[in-house]
Amino acid sequence: MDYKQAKQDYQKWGVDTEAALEKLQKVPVSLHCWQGDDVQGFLNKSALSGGIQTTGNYFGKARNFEELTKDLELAFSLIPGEKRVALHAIYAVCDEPVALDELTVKHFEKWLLWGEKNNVKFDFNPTLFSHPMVKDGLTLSSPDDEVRAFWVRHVRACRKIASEIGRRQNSPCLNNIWIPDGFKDVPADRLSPRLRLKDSLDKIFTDRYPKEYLLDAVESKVFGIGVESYTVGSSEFYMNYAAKNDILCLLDNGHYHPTEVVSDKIPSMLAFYDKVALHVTRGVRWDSDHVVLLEDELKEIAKEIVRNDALDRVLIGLDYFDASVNRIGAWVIGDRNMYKALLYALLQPNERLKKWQDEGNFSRLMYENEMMKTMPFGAVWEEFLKRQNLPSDWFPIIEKYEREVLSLR
Ligand code: RNT
Ligand code: ZN
Repeated sequence: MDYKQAKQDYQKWGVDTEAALEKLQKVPVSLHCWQGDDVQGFLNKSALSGGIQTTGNYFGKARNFEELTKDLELAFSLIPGEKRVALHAIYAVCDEPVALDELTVKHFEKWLLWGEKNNVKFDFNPTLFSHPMVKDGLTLSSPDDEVRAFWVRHVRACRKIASEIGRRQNSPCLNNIWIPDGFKDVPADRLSPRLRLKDSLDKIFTDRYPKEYLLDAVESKVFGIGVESYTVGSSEFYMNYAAKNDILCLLDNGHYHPTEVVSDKIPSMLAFYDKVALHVTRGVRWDSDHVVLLEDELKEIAKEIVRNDALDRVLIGLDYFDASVNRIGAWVIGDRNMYKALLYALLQPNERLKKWQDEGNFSRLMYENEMMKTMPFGAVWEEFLKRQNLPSDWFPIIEKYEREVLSLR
């Protein structure tokens, strides 16, 4: 079907495809740099730890800044929308080894120059894992004063870096704190680690930065591998902390019990917070961080963002790491799927559907919701790609890069 016909079909339901395409091209999705090298980074020599895991050994992973940015450039040449990259502190580019608590923005200068050249903005994450100062699986909640102090210094350094990045790029940099702290088995004391985490965060947030430069977020989690019984930074903990301290909560859709959905949490957060941040991932049976596919829950997440007119209030970032497939392909597939889901949401007759709900006409609501599922969405997506100068059939480009570049690594 051609776009003209699709446009007419959608018009019959009162959906303006042109308005949808216009909105979509401006949406930023923060692409996580860590899919490019299995969360290795350039600073740490330690293996990935903290209850997160990559599995697979696909050839050609990026080994340094040059390779990672080259791979990102290829990914971005196939991805629509406004470009952002989420960095982790361990992706600092340094000539000499630098301790995590001594990082400054100059260690990210290469990234910033690359971003200016490629029209990419950045978000940031302190790295509190894969490091010898993680003691007994604990960082900011450790009973060891030195351990806590080290990680407080690290996160303070990261906030400073992120605010500097935000200032330079003229767009707030999201600094998201996730820590792996927790216990494999039943703890004797669930409160003290949380009080220590609270105290560490209070210390971290004594430094003040303008919100035009820096947005702070905390990311909760229910459990990790080897951290099954207790997680210090639980959902309740961070939601209360964020609300009381005027910072953001980041919702990672792999971080809840399997029957809980982030799509339903988004509107609850929007009722209380100006902004909410997301890590979009795909958990298969656990928080496995599979590549994001165009599944029902992804569409529901997108619907909650779009129909609540919150495209500028929900900061969308991706967070998955699959080492068993071509890593650049993984970036492009997941990122395109996020945009597809948003387009799908933009093509729903949202006002009309709300009206059926308010009128108690749930038969009509069900009927129209189902009708929407077989509308010519694909034709509108193809039109979007055309207008963004992006190929529809893009995998051969990855295969060529695989032959010419990745196979030589
Ligand atoms: C871990 C969290 C966290 C990490 C990244 C690498 O479960 O989702 O966001 O994936 O910081
Ligand atoms: Zn996450």
